[in-house]
Amino acid sequence: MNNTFAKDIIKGLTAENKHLSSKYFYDDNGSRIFQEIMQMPEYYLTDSEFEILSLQSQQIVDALDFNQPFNIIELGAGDGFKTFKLLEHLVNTEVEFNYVPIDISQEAITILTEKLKKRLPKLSIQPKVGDYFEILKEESENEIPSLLLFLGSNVGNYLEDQAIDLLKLFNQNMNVNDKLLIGIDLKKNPITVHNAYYDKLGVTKRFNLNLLIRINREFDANFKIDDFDFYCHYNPLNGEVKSYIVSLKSQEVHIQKLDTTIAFEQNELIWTELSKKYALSEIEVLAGQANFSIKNHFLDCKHYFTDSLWVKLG
Ligand code: AVI
Repeated sequence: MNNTFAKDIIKGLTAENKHLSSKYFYDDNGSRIFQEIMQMPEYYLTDSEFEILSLQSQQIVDALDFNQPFNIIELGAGDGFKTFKLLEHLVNTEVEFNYVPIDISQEAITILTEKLKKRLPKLSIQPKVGDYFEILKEESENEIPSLLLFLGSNVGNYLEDQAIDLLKLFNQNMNVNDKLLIGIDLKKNPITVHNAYYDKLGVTKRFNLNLLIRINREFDANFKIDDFDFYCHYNPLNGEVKSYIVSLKSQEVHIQKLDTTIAFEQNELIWTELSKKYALSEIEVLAGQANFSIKNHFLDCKHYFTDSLWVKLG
């Protein structure tokens, strides 16, 4: 049994305001549903970042200002779809670098490595499976300059304080003048943001409810999926999309392996995810709090998304 997950389920579902972390969305099925989300026309984040990395790779390389071979370390590489464009450009222009994708999923890393070896045979690649920080620490012990990639607006899934702590940890495991390219979804017309999460076909709803299916499977629970729904809300003032699972009736759910019964009132919520959007001015503050300065913001043509290049300060 996954112990941290077990503890988080008990803590989250017995709290006054029920909650479960979105980090548990990503079992094999959840990862597949996330791939579907990234292909939805409403989910503009993927297309925007793909556009930036397709059209502005050379500008990004120029801004790195590394006058020697360097490492590109990608945190949470996943299927590497967006990063491919940047890697392809570097290989084609004969820039000397080594690509170090890191992911906690062995399966994701194996698939990514095989795909890249086929499509970019000249790429030097050193995949790593495991904890970001242990691997980052090892990498920072050598003298080679590094570009860290933290793409996809993953930072938006952290509460602001947690995001600052995470960025500080990145910072502590980098050398002065190393760079971080961080993908962040920007505040924009609230209807555009709302539609990206409230999609008409209900893919995001399936993504959320899959968490209950996962708990049924892993902990012998008896959530009846049809008795739950999905709700999300965007607050354009603070940039927070908050997603919830809604209990459609008063009901009890038994989680056998945790020896626990959870009571739900009708319309009671389980908060599952935060997807925070930032203004460029807020990104400046975030970077400063984690001891980075911002070198460039690379924006897509609609100004929906930024890949921002941060430099570790001395
Ligand atoms: C991974 N993360 C940045 C996505 C997001 O936009 O918060 C996950 C997601 N949740 C619903 N749709 C996509």
